[in-house]
Amino acid sequence: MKNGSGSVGERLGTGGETHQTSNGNLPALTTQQGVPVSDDQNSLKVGARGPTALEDFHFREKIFHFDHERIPERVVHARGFGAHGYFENYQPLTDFTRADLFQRAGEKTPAFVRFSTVAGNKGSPDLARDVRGFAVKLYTKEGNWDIVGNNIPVFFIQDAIKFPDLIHAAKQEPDRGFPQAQTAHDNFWDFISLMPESVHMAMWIMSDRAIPRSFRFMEGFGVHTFRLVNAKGKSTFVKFHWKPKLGMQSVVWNEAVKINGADPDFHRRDMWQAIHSGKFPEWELGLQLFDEKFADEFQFDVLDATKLIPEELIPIHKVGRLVLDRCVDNFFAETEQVAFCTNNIVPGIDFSNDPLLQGRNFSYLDTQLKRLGSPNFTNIPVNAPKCPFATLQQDGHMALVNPKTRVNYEPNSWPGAEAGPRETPDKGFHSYPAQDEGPKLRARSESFADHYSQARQFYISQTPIEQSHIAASFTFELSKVERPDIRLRVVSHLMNVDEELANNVAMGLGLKGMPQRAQAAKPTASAIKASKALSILLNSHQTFEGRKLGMLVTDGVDSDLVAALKKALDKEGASYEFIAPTITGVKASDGSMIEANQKIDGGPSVLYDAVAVLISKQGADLIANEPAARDFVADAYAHSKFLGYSEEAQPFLTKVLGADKLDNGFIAIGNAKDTAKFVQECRKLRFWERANGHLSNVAAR
Ligand code: HDE
Repeated sequence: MKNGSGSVGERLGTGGETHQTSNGNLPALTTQQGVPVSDDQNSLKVGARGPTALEDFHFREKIFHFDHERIPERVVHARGFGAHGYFENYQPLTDFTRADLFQRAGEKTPAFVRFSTVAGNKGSPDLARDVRGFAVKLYTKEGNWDIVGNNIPVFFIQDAIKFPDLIHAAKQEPDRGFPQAQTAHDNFWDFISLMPESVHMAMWIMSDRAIPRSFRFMEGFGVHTFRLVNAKGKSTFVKFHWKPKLGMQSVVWNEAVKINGADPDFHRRDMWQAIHSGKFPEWELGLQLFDEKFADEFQFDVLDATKLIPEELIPIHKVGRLVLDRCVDNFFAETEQVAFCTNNIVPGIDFSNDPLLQGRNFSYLDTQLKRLGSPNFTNIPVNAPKCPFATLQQDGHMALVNPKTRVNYEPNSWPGAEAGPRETPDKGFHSYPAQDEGPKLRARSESFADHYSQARQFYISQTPIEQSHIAASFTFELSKVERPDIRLRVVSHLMNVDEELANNVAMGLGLKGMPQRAQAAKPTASAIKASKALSILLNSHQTFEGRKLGMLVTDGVDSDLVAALKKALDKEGASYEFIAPTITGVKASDGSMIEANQKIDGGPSVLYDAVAVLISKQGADLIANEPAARDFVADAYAHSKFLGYSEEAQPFLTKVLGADKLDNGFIAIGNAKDTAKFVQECRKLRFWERANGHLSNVAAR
C-alpha cells in the first residue's frame, strides 16, 4: 500500500490487528532510546492469552510518557490559539524610544501571538462571553518584548492583590464545578457588585466586545500606561493599541450560544483557515503618547487600569503593522508552552507604577515555573530570544542551553573566549529613574475613586442597537443569578451609570421597584462626552473582505448564479461554503457537480456572516420540512443577516418566516448583476434596521 511519501507494507496479525511496516522508505519506529520497534500493536505476554510481562520496556515507556502528556493548564487564559508572524515598523521613533525594533523604517521583527479566553478551561467553547487575551511576543534584536494585552482597554480591578478573588469568583463555583466559561452565576456578580471599581469593565464584557466574530476582527490593548524612553533618557507615557485591518465585528448572543454547539472551535478554525488560505490577519500598532503634564491634568489617574484615555483626547499614532502569516507546527510546543511575561521588556520601554502592572510583573514569571516545570522555560524555542544571549545561569530541570566553558561567574580573570559575558552599560537596560517616595502604607489613591463616569461614557458612546445588547446581556446574566439581592445590587450600580439602562435591566428582570442607588465614592460626571471610538458599529469598515458567505444549494441550483456569486465574493476578498442536503454535494443546472462543504445540519447559518439560499424548485420541496433548513433561514433572519435568494427560494422563505418578513435585508438574486449588489449590501455586515424595528416595537409596548 502507498501511504504519503513512503511505502508501507500492511498485514493482518493473528488476532486480526493491522500491522503497518516500513518497507525502507519510511523511518523505523523506535523507542525514545532509539531501539527499533518490531510490533507496536501487542504488548509482551507470557503466551498469547497470558499476563503482560513487566520487562516490556517499550510498553512501559510508551504508557509512562502518555501518563505525563499534560502540563497544568493556565490558571486563566487556558484556552488559546497562537500563530507566528512579524511586526513591521513604519517610521523611526527615535524621538520617543530607543527600543531597537522602532529605530528603522521597514524593519521586520518576528512575532508570536496567542489569543485566548479568560475564564473557561482548555476545552471550553470559543464563543463564551468573555474578555479575549491578545498576547504578543516580539523577538527584537535586544531581547524579547511581551505586550500581554486584552481585547478590552480596561480591567476589573485596580490592585493586583484582588486578582485571585476576581478569578475565583468568575470561574466554576468550587463546590459544584460549574458553570464552565460563564460569568452568568451568583459568585461572579456577587463579587462584581461589591467592587464598584469593576463597573466600567462590566459594561464592556456585557457589550458585543465580549463575543467577537473572530480574533481577526477585534482590537487589542496593552491596558496599562507604560513608558517609552529615548536614547537621551527622556520618558513619554504610552498606551498600546492594536487596530484590526478589516475592522471590528461581533456576533449576537443568541448566535454565540448556537455557534458554541455547532463549532466550539469557531475562533481557532477561523484563524487557521485565514492563514492557510493566505489571507493573513493584520493589525496596526497604535500609540497614545502623553507627558506628565497631561497625566497630572487628566480627569482620571493614568495609573488606574479601570480607566482609558479617549482617542478624542489623545489621538492614536499608527506606527507599524502586525501580520500573522504562519500557523504553528505543533500546538503543544508553541501555543501551549509559550510563556508570556509582562516583565519581558527591552531597552527603550519601561513600566509605570500602575499597581496592577506591578503585580503582574511578579505573577507571570512565577506562573511559568508551575506550568512549564523548570526555570529553563526560555530554552523552549518559542520562548527563546532570536538575538544573541548569554547568561551565567545554569542547570535545573531540562537545561538545554548549557555553557561549554569553565567559567560560570563574573567578575573573573580568565582570558579570551573563556572569560564569558560582561555588563554593557551603554547598550544595557536602564530603568527610567522615576522619583518615587512616600510612607509605606496599604492604601488606594483617592484619584482612583471615580468608578462610574467612564462606565457612563462607554454606554452613551454606543449606538441604540449596541445599548440594547448591553441591557439584554445584563438581564440574561442576572437572570441566571439565583439570589435576588445580588441582582438588585447590580442594578443599583447601573443606576449610577445610566437611568435608562438600569430601568431596562430592571424591566427585563421583572423587578417590582428600583433599589436604592449604590453609594458612590465620587458622583458620576454627567458632563462626560461620548467617544465614538468606543462603539463597534460606528467604526465599521464597510467591507465584506475576510468574511464568509454560506450558500444553501440543492440539485438543480442555477450554475450561472453560483458562478457569478463566487466571482463577486472573490473580488471582494470574501470566502464561501456550500451547504447541501448531503455532503457529496449537488448537481447544478448545467449538469456540473458542486461539492458541499457542509451537510445542512452541520452548517447552520450562525457559522456565516451572510447567507444565500439558491435552491431550485424541486430542492425547495425537498427541504421545506427539514428543521435544519428552516433554522438556517430563521436564524439568519433573527440575527439580522443579509440573505440573498433565488426566485425559486422565495416560497420557501415565505413559508418559514411569513410573507411580511422579507425586508430590505433580503436581496433577490436573479442575474449576475444582482450578485454584485448583494455582496455590496453585505458590506454593512448586518441589517440592523431589522433589529431596530424590534427595538421600537419593544419600546412601544
Ligand atoms: Fe493576566 N495572567 N493577570 N492579565 N493574562 C495570566 O499568566 C495576572 C491581566 C493576560 O496567552 C497568567 O502565563 C494577574 C490584565 C493574558 O499565555 C497569570 C493580573 C491583562 C494572558 C496572570 C492579571 C491580562 C494572561 C496565567 C492582575 C490585560 C494569557 C497564565 C494584576 C492587560 C497569556 C500565564 C497567554 C495570563 C496573572 C491581569 C492579560 C496567572 C496577577 C489586566 C493575555 O500569570
